[in-house]
Amino acid sequence: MSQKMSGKQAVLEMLKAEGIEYIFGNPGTSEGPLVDMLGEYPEFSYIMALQESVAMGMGESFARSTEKTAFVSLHVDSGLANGIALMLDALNSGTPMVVTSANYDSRKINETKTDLAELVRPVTKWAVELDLPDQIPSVLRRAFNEANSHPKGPVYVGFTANALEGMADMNIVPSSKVHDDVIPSPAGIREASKLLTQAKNPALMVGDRVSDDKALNEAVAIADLLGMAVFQSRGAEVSFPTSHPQYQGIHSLRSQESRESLREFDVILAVGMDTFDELFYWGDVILDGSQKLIHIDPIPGRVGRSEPTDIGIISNCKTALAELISQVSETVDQNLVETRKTQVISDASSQRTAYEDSVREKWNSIPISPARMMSELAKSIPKNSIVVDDSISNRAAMRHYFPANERNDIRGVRGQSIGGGIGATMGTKCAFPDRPVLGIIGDGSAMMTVQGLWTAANDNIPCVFVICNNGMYRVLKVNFNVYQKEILHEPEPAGDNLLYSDFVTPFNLCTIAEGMGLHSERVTDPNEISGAVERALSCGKPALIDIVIDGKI
Ligand SMILES: Cc1ncc(C[n+]2csc(CCOP(=O)(O)OP(=O)(O)O)c2C)c(N)n1
Ligand SMILES: [Mg+2]
Repeated sequence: MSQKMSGKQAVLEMLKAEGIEYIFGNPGTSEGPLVDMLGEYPEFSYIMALQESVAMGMGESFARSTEKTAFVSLHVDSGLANGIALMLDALNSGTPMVVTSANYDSRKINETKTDLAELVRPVTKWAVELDLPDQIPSVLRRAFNEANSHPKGPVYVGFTANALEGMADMNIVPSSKVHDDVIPSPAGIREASKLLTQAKNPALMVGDRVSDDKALNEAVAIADLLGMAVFQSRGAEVSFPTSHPQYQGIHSLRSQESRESLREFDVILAVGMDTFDELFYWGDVILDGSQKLIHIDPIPGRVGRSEPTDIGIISNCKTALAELISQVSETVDQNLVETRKTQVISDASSQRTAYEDSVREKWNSIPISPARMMSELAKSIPKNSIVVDDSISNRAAMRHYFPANERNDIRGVRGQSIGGGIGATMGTKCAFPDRPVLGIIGDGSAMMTVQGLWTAANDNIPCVFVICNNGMYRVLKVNFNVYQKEILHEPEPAGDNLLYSDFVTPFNLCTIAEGMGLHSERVTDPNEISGAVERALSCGKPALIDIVIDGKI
C-alpha cells in the first residue's frame, strides 16, 4: 500500500484523500515548494488572501458552512502570528480547521528558527511540527481527526524544509469517519424529564451545538411540548427558528434586567452551549438557588464547567432531546402547558412590539437608523440568501429584521476578534456558490481586513459586502456604558465621549472597493437600499454597499 514520494507530495496527496477542495492561504518563501507543486493538483482551488486574517476568516466560515474541516496554509512564523486572532476564535467556537505552514531547515536551530508549534499552542487544540517526511501522512490523519472530534477546533501542523523535501515510503490514508452521536444516560434523561414536567415555568436556551447536531426540530418540539420560552445563546449558528412565536431572541447578561429575567424561570434547560458565556464578569454563579439547571452538551468537560448544574448530560443534542420528548410527553400536564404557552407567546410578541416602537421615531431619519437599514435590507434580499452577521453593535437590529429559520440562513461571526466578516462572507460564498451571500459588516471590522476585498475580485467570489458605516467603533462606547453602569454602578455612563472611538478622518470604502475591482455604491437614503442590493446582486462580480447610518447611542 505504501508509495515512495516526497514530503510535499504527501501533504497534497493527504489533502486530496481528505477531500479538500479549497486551500485558503498566504504563501511565503518556505511554502514555495508546496505552492509550486499545486500545478499538478487541479482539484484544489488555492484562494490567495493578502492578509492571514482573511484566509482564517474564510476557512472558518467555509468549515461551518460545509460542516467539514477546512484547510488553511499560512507562512512560517510571521504569517502564522497574523492568523492567531481568528485561530483563537475558531478554538472558542469549536470550528474544525487544519492550519499549516512550512518552517526553515531544521539545521538552522541555532539561528532564528521559531518553534512554530509553541507559537500557536495556546490557540489550537493540537499543535505539532514535523522534521521527517514519513511523519506527514499519519500526523495529517491525526490532525484532521483531532480538528473534527469534540471539542472541535483548529489544529496546527508545521513542516520543516527537511520534512517537505525528504523522500520516504508513504501510506496515504485519510482520517476516519467517527460516529460521535453519543447516546444520553437513561438515568439523566429520567431525572431531567421529571424536573421539566414538575416545573412551573421552565425555559429553553440553545447554543451552536444544537445546530451542529441538527436538532432544531427537536428543540422546537420540546419547546412546544412544554410551552417554554426559548432563548438563543451567543453563537455562530441558527439554533432555533426565529419566527417561532415562543422565541425570545439572543439572551444577553448585559443589563440587570436581562440577568434577572432568567430568575423568572424555575428550571432552565440549556442545550448545546457553554453556560453562560459573556464578555464581562457577572459573578461566578449566574442563576440563583431557586432555579434548577439542566445542561445537555456533546462535549465532555463542558457540562457543569462554570455554572453550578443540577443535572448534566453528555450527549448528542438531537438524541438527548428526542429522548426527553418521548419521556416528557407521557407525563406532561397539557392544561398547565397551554396557559404557560399563551403567556410566553404574549411576552415574545410584546418584546418585538416594544423594539419596533423604540425605533419608530427615527424611522425616516438621515443618517439612516440601523433598524431602518436592516429592515430595508431584509426586505430586499432574495429568500434563499445567506447573511453573514458581523454587524457588531447593530446586531440587535440585524437579528430583529432578518428571519432565520434554518442553519445557514444566518452565519454569525462569533468570536471576540474584529476583521472576521470579510473573510467569512467569502468563505460562505465558496461553500454556497448558488445562493446569494451578503455580509453585514461594521466599518471598523471591515477596515481591519479590507484587503480581503481584493481576494473577492481576484478569485471572482461574487458576494456582497454591506457596510454599516457609522464612522466609529460604536460598540466600544456601548460596552463602556455597560461597564460603567452595570459593573461600576456609575449613575451617568460616559460611553458617548469615549476617546479614540470615532474615525475623525473619514475613509471611503466605496473608492477602496472600486480600487480593488469591485462594484460599489454608497447609500445615504433608506429608500435607495433595495435598488442598491438589486444592482449588487446582479452585477456579476463582488460588490460593496456602503450604508451611512446613525451611530448615536
Ligand atoms: C483584532 C481586534 N482588535 C480590536 C478589537 C477591539 N474591538 C472590538 S469591537 C471594535 C470596534 C468595531 O467597530 P465596527 O466594526 O465599526 O462596529 P460598530 O461598533 O461601529 O458597530 C473594536 C476595535 C477586537 N475585538 N479585535
Ligand atoms: Mg462602526
